[in-house]
Amino acid sequence: METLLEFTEEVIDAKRSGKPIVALESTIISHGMPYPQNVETARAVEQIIRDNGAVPATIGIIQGKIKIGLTPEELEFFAQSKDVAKVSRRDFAYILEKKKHGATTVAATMICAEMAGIQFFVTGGIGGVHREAEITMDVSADLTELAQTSVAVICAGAKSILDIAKTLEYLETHGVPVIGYQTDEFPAFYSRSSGHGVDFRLDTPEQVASLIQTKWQLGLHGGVIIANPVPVEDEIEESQIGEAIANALGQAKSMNIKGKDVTPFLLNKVKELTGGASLTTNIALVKHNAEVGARIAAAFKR
Ligand code: PSU
Ligand code: MN
Repeated sequence: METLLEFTEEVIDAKRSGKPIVALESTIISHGMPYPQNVETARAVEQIIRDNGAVPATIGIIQGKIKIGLTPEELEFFAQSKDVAKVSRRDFAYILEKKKHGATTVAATMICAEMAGIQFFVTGGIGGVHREAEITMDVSADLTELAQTSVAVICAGAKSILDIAKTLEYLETHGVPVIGYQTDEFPAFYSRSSGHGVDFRLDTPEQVASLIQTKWQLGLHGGVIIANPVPVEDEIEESQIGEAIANALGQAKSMNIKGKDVTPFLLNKVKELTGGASLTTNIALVKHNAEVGARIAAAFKR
């Protein structure tokens, strides 16, 4: 495995000196946000992680090599290139074998982070069980990865393009603890509330770090979700975004969008239908997650 991974100097140095490291995904850059906001956000998020006592490692695949940490030029490449595949667990072998470029989803980033010995990963929102999954069987591979790969994921919950109730049921079945960071309610990405509770509420980075340590010491492998609600001032309430989401879902259905294209399609439609407001909120919540995630990773090191 080691020969497949290429680390940046910054990450090698962090590993040598025992600094906390936080992984970041590249699908959010290449398929989750438009240019140039995608690369601006990616850069800003890396800096927030540094400012909060950790070292960022944005993960992606270039010419079949798994990059643990990206240079500024590589970040720009993921932000602009149309020749980057969205890579989840099932796509890995093909993309590596063919020496193609790949942006890693939550699932794929968790796989790479675990290989690289990184235990914390900050993103915006996780994939989940889609609405009408009882018909389409559309369940994100992010959930099965959380069930088996020992990386803690700091996110703003799951979007209401998904079926949040079913997503939480799935996580319960697979033994993934869902922690509310300073909240009793599972956040719905754009909104702070979803009408669903979390399993456990914790209020400090130290408390979260201790719970994660205990889980893994027990030999209970697998991920943990730390759900961190979008800041109040950046929130879009469900009543305001619900119509855009319903509209986007309707268009996806009538255009027969399937498989891995569903999530990027919906994100882009919601952005268009909200006149860009959803993108502003998306950027704000990722930045907030970076701050909280870096502080948790630092507490875990201590
Ligand atoms: N949610 C977002 N932005 C994103 C994604 C989800 O707000 O960019 C991406 C993540 O990479 C996530 C993936 O892992 O979409 C889930 O895709 P799917 O539903 O196809 O598993
Ligand atoms: Mn899917």
